[in-house]
Amino acid sequence: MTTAPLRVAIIGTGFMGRMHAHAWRTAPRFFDLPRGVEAALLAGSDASRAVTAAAAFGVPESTDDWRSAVTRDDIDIVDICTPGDTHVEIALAALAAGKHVLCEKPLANDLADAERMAAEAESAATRGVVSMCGFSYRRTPALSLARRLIEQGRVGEVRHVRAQYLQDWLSDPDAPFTWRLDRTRAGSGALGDIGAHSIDTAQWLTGSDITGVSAMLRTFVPSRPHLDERVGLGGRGSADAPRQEVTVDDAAAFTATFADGALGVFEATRMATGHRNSNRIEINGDRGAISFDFADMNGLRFYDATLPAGEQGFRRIEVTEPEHPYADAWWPAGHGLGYEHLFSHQVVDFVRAVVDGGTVHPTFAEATQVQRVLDAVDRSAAEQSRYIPVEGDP
Ligand code: SOE
Repeated sequence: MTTAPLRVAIIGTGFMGRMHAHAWRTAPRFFDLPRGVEAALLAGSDASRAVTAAAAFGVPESTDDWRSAVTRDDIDIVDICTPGDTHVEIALAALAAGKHVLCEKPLANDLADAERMAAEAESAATRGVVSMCGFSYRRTPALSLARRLIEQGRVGEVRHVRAQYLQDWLSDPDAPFTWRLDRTRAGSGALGDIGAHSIDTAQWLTGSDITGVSAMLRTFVPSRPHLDERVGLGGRGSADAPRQEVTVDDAAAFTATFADGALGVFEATRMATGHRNSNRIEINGDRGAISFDFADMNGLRFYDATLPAGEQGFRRIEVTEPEHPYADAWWPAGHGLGYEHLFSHQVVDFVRAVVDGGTVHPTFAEATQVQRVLDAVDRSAAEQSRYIPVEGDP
């Protein structure tokens, strides 16, 4: 049995490339992994940017040729951190080369691509190849605890799912154009970028798929200043810069039905002034409720309807105790975690599945169910909110 560290090729030099490089480095230092792992290679579309990024991220080698990166014999894992339009090609090439694949969310830019990826991943799994989609919020300790409570029946039969993902980095009409505003590159706007997280979290927490939606999409700012350099989130372009057309939604709102009979209300926007990154979800059942906001990510609010009326009320659980999911590897109780920890948890679960030969969630098939919902939302909005059933697995 080989004990050499697993070697990872990260594809993408942006925000997520940096975040994943940090996670591959950090996870083995805090968690007891069955085998070592290292980010060995960073691929970007521009050679000089890849060199600079590799140095900044602490990755020893870089390339501007992702195709050679994903077929190299000395690479075990391909980690896709690029815009959505490239996911399908990179993932299929990596799976064909027998590499384990971790792919950022949303899985693809459209349903047909996601289905191809899921089919290839399923066939690769029969040869021991592991694939997973990076819906990172699943690995927030508080949300993992929420899932545990729901699985234990502590909220009972779920009736309501209320999910809002609120950001405000596009609220300024002169915030510059980025690839996230280009439908060809990103697939959709707030819907696929952040609404996809809410859809994944809701289906995973309840254990129940969304069966239909009625939706509205809105683009409030139809064009934005063009900048020659690459930009991250927010900032301000010059008012006299040429403007580039926004081809995605700024905001999405939809209602949903779930297979288990629950009703859902969803909102995703990058224009919710005052909310930098509020990823919220509340679930109400006949025995209790959970309520979470990423702005308070180390806490979970839990309501137990089985207590005597005089003792009822939402209470905040501080999710930093050693018995809480992922928590014991980090700091003493009460010394909280941040956004980057979710990505380390993702690495831990992924590496364990690679070494132990298991399945790690969300699989490409589960991420394709999210894509079906995104697709149905898009079609419902195009038909003035007509209720569209979510097509099942063909
Ligand atoms: C930008 O909206 C973004 O970086 C998303 O792409 C991430 O998935 C989310 O976790 C934070 O916001």
